[in-house]
Parts: sequence; C-alpha cells; structure tokens
Amino acid sequence: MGDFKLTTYEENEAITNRLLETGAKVGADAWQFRVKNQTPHCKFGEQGVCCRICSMGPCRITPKAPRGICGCDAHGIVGRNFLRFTAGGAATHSDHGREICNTLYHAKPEGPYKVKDPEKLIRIAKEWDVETEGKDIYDLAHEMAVLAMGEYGKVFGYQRWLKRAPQHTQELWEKAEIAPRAIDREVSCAMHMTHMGNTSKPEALVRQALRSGMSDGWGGSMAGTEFSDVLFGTPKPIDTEANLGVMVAENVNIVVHGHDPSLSEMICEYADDPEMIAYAKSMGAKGITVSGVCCTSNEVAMRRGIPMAGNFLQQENVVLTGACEAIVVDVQCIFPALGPLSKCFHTKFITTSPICQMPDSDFIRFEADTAAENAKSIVKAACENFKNRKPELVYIPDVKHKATVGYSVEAIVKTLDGVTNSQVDETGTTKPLLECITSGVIRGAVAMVGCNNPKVRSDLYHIELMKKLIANDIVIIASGCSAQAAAKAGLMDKAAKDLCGAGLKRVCELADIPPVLHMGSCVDISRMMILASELAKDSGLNISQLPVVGCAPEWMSEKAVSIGNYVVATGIDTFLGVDPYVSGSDQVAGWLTEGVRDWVEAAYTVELDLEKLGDMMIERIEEKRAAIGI
Ligand code: MSK
Repeated sequence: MGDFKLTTYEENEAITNRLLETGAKVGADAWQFRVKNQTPHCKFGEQGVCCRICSMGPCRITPKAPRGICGCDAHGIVGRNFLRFTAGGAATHSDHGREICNTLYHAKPEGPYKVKDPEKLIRIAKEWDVETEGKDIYDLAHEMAVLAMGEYGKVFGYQRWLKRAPQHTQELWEKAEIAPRAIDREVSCAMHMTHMGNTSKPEALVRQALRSGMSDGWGGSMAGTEFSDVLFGTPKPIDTEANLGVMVAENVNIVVHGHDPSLSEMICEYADDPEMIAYAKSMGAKGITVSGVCCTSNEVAMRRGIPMAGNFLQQENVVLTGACEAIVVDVQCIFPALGPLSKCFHTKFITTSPICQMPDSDFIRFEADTAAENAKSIVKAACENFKNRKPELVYIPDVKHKATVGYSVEAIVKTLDGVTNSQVDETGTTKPLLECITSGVIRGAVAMVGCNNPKVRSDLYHIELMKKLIANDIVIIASGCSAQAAAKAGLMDKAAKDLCGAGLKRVCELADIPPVLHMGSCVDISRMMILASELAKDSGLNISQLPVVGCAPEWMSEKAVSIGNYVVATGIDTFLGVDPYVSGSDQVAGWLTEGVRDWVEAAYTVELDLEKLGDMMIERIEEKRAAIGI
C-alpha cells in the first residue's frame, strides 16, 4: 500500500485542542464551549413542533396540547417549519446566483471582471435560443445576464435550465407540479403558504418544499455555477493543498471565507500583484498567502489552486493560529463569533456584503464596479496588520495534504473520455464512465455533500463513509465542506487510490484521478444534477435507475435542506446523518422518506448511525444495479 496515510479526525481534533489552548490564554470563546452551553437542545425545536408564525403563541405541541391556538396540529406545524427552512435555503443559494448574474452584467474587456470562458457562454446562449452569430462576447454576456436575472421574476413558464433534464424527469416534475416557475415566486409562495391561516396539509407543504428546492438547484444555483464558470473559468483538474498547515508563518495570511467568488477572485488577483507583494515585504513579511474556508475556498481552489485552510467548523481555528492577518468574508456560513474572536488576536475581520453585516468587523463594501479598489484596500490592510502579530501566540500546525481538485462535469467527461479517446473535447460523453459502472469495475457513485455539524464529531462521518465507499468500488463526487473534509484527510490525493477496491483503483490509475472527485462549492451541486442527467441520457435509463445516491452526513444549514429537496426531486435517493426536525410528525416524515417516491422515484433516508448509513447506501446502490440487471 506504500507510505500513503490519511490524516485522521483524531489528529485534527488534537490540533484543534492545541489551538484552543492558545485561545484560553487570550480569553477566546469557541464553538466547542458554546455547544456545551446550548445542550441539551430544546426538544420541541428538535421535533419541529414549535410554532411561532403568529403572535398568539408560541405554541408547542404535546400529548396534552395536541393543537396550537389556531387549531393547527403537529403535522401542519412540522410541515410548515420544514417548508420555511427550505425556502430560507433556496433564497440564499438563489440570491448568490443572482449576484453572479449581476457581476456578469458588469463584465468588461478592461476588467476587473472578464469573460474567461466565452465558449461556455455561447453554449448556454444557444441552449436558450439566443442569437450568438457576429455578436460581441461582452454584449452577449450582458444580454445573457439580463435574461438570467429575468428567471428570478419571470411572469410565465418554468425555469429554462429544466430542459437539461431527461424527458422522463421533466414529465415527472410536470405531473407532480413541482417544476419551478420564477425563482423568487417559489420562495414567496412558500412564505405565503406558511403564513398563519394558510396551508396545514402535510402533502401540500412537502410538495412546495420540493418545488422551492427545485427553484434553487435547477434555477438559482445552476445560474450561480454556470455563470461563475463563464466569468472565472470552468474548473479543470488542478493541484492544491488542504488543512491549516497551508498557512505560512513568515507571510501575510489572508483567509477568504464565504461563498461568492466575485470577492475572493479579486483578492487572489491582487494578493499576487508584485506591487502588493513588495508592500507585504516592506511590512516585514516574506510574501502573501491566501487560503480559504468553506465554499469560497472551494471556488478559488478549483480555479486557481488556492489552498484550503479548512471547512465550516475550522473557521475559528484559522484565527486561533495567531497568524491570520485578515479573514475576509462575503456571504453565508460565517460565524458571528469571528468578530469577538478576532478582537482577542490582531486579526482583522473584514465583512464586505450588505447581506452579511456583523458587529466587531471592518466593513468594506465590495461592489462590481469598484472591485479592484476594494480588493486592493483589503490586501493592503492585511499587509499593514502583519506588524501587529503577537509572535508568542503563533502556532500553525504542521498538517496538510496534497489534493487534486476542479472536476467540473466538463472536466470529468474530458478526463474519463480521454482515457479511451484521445480526440475528446467538451462535447465528449459520459459513456466511458457508464461502461465502468455497467461492467461492475465501479459499482456506483455517491454524491457526498454538506457541512460539519457539532452533533457529529467533525469530519468523522464524511471521512469514514468515503473510506468505506471507495473500498467498495464506489466513486465519490464531493462538494462543499464534505469536499474539504476529504481534501484535508488526503482522500483527494491521487495516492488515495490505494484505499480503493481493485476496480476503482484501476480506474483511478488509468484516468489519473483521486477516488474522491472535487466538484466544487454548495451551489455546484447543480453540476451533479447535470452529470446525473447526462448519465441517464447516455445510458437510456431514468435518473432514479442509476446506481447513484446522495449523502449529507453532517449537514447543518437551511441550504442543505433545499439541496436535499432538489436532489431527491431529481430522482436521487438521499441519505442524511443529521435529523431534519421532522420527527414530531409521522405524516411529514412519511412523505419525505417514502411518499415523495410516488412523485419523483426517490426519497430521503435518515440514519444517525454511521455504520448503518454506509451499509444502507451500498445496499441501495446494489439494489439499483440488480434492478437494471447489471
Ligand atoms: S459552506 S452550507 S457549511 S457545506 Fe457551502 Fe459548508 Fe454547509 Fe456552508
């Protein structure tokens, strides 16, 4: 097996404990302590049976009080809460997508935002029946940006991207009445349905939850992904490194955190500027290191090879190193704790978006028109802060792994098709991948996604499940903090092929890929929907027949529920390792874990036991193989 060794979660925990010792010296708080203060959690909240939608309550359902003041029962309350949770996630992802469309609208040849993948822009324009012949690429970009933003409030019809799905899937959506209309409408409709005195029927609430999720995955998120590629380049395999050891003690360390690549791309651009590097040197540093946390990190890792410092529950750790000059955030998944924590160190906590404003931060408003100046001033401020470091507090753990990232659908097709066909381009097919699956060399695929959650030992479920799956010849495509968990552990190192079963190992060797393929950020789960659609079309099967499942073992955010809903609605069975607050209603739970199968040929499974969760996914994949006779 050679010398290859994964970094274990125990090793990562030991590092965190060492960093918390530094924190204790300066009186820093940390999520590990706040979790203790917050547990045990409220049972009503956990079961989803607390309603505070109107001011007659809050009402809580118990055996003695089976209905709220308005008469709503547990099923209506749980269903409403689930739908509102979904709407929050769909709104968040979709608004991110809208910002990307807005950035595309501001793209110009003289920068700072340019069209880096004009071929992809033209491909999408043709898909949308937009004339491209003889058109200036920037005129086309602006026209497409306006059309894309129009999808958020379109008066009639459904999302344009739905046509990418196989015909059968589109028919299921139409029949089940879950094809999303305007993106904003599905969020508004969810809020309207759940207002006091509206829907309390579980079936209708679950149906709208799927539709609202669909407006995210096949609407806003897809726009975010596709137009990010147009602006910043479609990811291709690229080498990087992951874990806290990517920070460099002698350098100015800037950590980018959040989701929107518009900010982080500019920070990376200017951190590389010789003028800025000289400025850092004039402040006593040797250079500038940019690294990332959460999905912003995924975005710049897969396009620029920027190293990944950590995932969601490591965001405080980067400050605790004492070597972070600035943590620069855009939107989503940012702990408000970073404000007070940064005050215990020299770190500047810089917020940049009106969507995400926090106390104890320096707010530098980041806008498309002024992006270059904004980025420069942030990099400059970080350099100037180097001299404020307290050397006695600096501890950067010596831990990192190599990772190959950047497997967009285009890259996967090109890489795998390229093994059998040297002439392949972006128009290649998924047939080589299908052949690996039908022959049984690869048994199937799992889309591993989602966050960390203190309810699970950080990264434990991601890593142990991935290890088990690849040992069983199941390839993993990963995104979000799951992808970062894999990269930190070493599962995106090509040497991790040694941990695979014989079939997957052979494929990894032939195609020169790691067994866990990095597919990007949270919005990039839309890439997985496109890949599943292409696999279905190329095989002549329905998506639900493919030996493919989804898994979010440590999920925590509203966005994750929205994602789960569109993955299930696309026909992919989805496994959760954290309970989605629906146990208070057997009817809502029943709809999600079985009832929706009649509409979309897939459903949720919730299993909190790690071993069982892995076994169930393998079982489901084998069942699907048996059902199609492979
Ligand atoms: S960042 S939503 S903690 S995956 Fe996309 Fe990670 Fe979950 Fe945020």
